[in-house]
Amino acid sequence: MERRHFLKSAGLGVAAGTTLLAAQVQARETAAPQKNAPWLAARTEAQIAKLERVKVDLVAPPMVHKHEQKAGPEPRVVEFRMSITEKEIVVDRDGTTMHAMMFDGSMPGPTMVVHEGDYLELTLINPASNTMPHNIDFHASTGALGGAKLTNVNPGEQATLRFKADRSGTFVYHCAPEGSVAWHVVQGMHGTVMVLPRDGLKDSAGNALHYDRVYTIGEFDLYIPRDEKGNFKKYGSSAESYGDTLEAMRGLIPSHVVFNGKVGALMGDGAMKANVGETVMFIHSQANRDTRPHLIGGHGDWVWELGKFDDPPAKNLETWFIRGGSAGVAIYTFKQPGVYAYVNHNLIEAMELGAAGHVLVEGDWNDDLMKQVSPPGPIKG
Ligand SMILES: [Cu+2]
Repeated sequence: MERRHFLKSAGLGVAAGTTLLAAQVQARETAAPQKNAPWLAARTEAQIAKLERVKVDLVAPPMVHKHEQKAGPEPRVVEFRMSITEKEIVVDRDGTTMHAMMFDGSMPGPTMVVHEGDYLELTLINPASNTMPHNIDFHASTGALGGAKLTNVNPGEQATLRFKADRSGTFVYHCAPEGSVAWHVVQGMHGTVMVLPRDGLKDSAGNALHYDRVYTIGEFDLYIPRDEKGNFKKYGSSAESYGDTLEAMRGLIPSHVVFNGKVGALMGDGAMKANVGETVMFIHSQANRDTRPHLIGGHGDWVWELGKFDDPPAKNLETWFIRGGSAGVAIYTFKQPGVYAYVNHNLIEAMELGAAGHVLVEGDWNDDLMKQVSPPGPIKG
């Protein structure tokens, strides 16, 4: 029963004022949570055509393309181009291979940053040298399976999709071709869109937050099939690997859990870097499976676990939870130098399956925060 009718039949809605109040209550209960901001106003095609257009060159993760943290009130049309790559890659230190599918040649695909109210316009290219149709489902968008229905591109085709970023936050995007969505996702096809509030990020008290660096981490659970002896199998093509991979996927136990496409991708030359005193944003996405990022020796000063900037961020977290099919954000100001491990704190997945990376932080050690009062030595007395 509708609330208004319920109130009336309960004898509470007799006065016109009370009925109006009930209607307002109902309106509040059913309205979408977006703001009534001028940049979110509905626009005609002619009005959209008059907006400023910006072309952005994407960069491979963990880096994120240059962007402003705040934007003026006038929305823009932000143009991106991504080409899909089908390619055999090595996924661990033993040389195990997989026929990956990737947005713009990286796992995860590049992170796209816009501001709330902007129009994101992506041209998706499927080169003729590829063998499969692909598309893109943007969790940040509204309609047509997140755009997947409007971006189905066969090899040799391209399509352009525009959507309005009508709410802020971090959102996963992924390939979603009919009949093989899960396979394309676990073979490498996911990434993140970050829609920043136009007036920038805020802490839970409403104070402005700024970051000096941003890294994007895409976590993937991989399902590489094994032979009778337990060794990983190698295949001549994606199509050849499909049947066995599907069988491995149905067992739900990943052979690898990796950040950015490969065990150790974010270590050594690939390690993330920062200086003491710098505030670093970590965007963490997982399109298929839950995960729990943790920075060993540090914290999440401000964490949007759900990745949605209209929510106040949690503070001082030790570990945060990213549900499969979403992207979350943590920012942390480094206070000590050293090598920090950034891990999935299911430590089996981190240490045995690969979900670990490093942040190398330079600067001066602070004895006040931590001091080795006496080094390990023989037990005394
Ligand atoms: Cu695909």
